[in-house]
Amino acid sequence: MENTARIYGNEIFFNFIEIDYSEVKNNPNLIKDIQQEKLAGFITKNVFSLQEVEEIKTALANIPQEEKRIGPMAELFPLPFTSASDSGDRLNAYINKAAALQKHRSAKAIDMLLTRFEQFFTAVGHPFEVQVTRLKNQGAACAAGNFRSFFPNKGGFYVHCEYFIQKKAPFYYQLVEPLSQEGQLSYLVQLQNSEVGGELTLYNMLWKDIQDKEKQEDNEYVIDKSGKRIYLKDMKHFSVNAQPGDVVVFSGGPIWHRVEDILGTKPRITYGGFLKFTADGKGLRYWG
Ligand SMILES: O=C(O)CCC(=O)C(=O)O
Repeated sequence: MENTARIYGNEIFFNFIEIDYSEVKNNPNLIKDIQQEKLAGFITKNVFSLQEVEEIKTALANIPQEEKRIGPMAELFPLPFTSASDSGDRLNAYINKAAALQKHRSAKAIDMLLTRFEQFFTAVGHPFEVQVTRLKNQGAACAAGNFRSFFPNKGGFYVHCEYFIQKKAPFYYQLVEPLSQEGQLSYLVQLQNSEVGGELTLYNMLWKDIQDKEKQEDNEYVIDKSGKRIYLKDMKHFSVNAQPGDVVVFSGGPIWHRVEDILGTKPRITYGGFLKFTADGKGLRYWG
């Protein structure tokens, strides 16, 4: 495949395509194509205009700091699903905060963001019935996604795939309605690029061959099934560099990936989450 301004590297070894938002109505099966491994991912350009991106960032800035989780590397809102655990306090905190994004729907730009994603996933998620994931017992909806503002000069996001994260955060998956074991996609809208770095790198490394790391935050090597260290610098990779207003959807479950170090002065801001199929195979669910 050819390099483009957004998808580039020595070799684009996965089928990763670019389309414009105006073309999604002609491409209703893109998510099914990922499920069937015909496609690794796609960037949809111009899902949000630059004006809308600015409005969403302003709405995010208006959410009180005390509602956000400020970590050493990033600021997150609302709490990500990986924070759910069976220790009572953290579980209650997660359940309470799952509704926090919905509460801010009173801000016009947050409502526009959530509505656009409902329309987008329905458009590219044919023939699935698309909804935000619901908690099993309480029946409440999870957060549809979360905002992630990665601070400059604090690193990026270490190499991982979502099946690896799933293994480290098993509790969430028991908490929600039954979802299929197979298949997990990642999604995000780019709201602000860093000045330098911050690209998403996809490696030619799949969960079927590589399922471990010595330490979760390692960013130089992973461990294959025979116990051998696999150094990232030796592996084929390519970059996905989304621009503000673009939506990226990819097979983040099995494909190992990372976000490159964020350099310069500006944070890298995205809003995103994950998608999975329901256990009966009819539905598509997303959450953050
Ligand atoms: O922010 C990104 O580009 C990707 C984030 C990520 O690693 C994921 O959604 O799985």
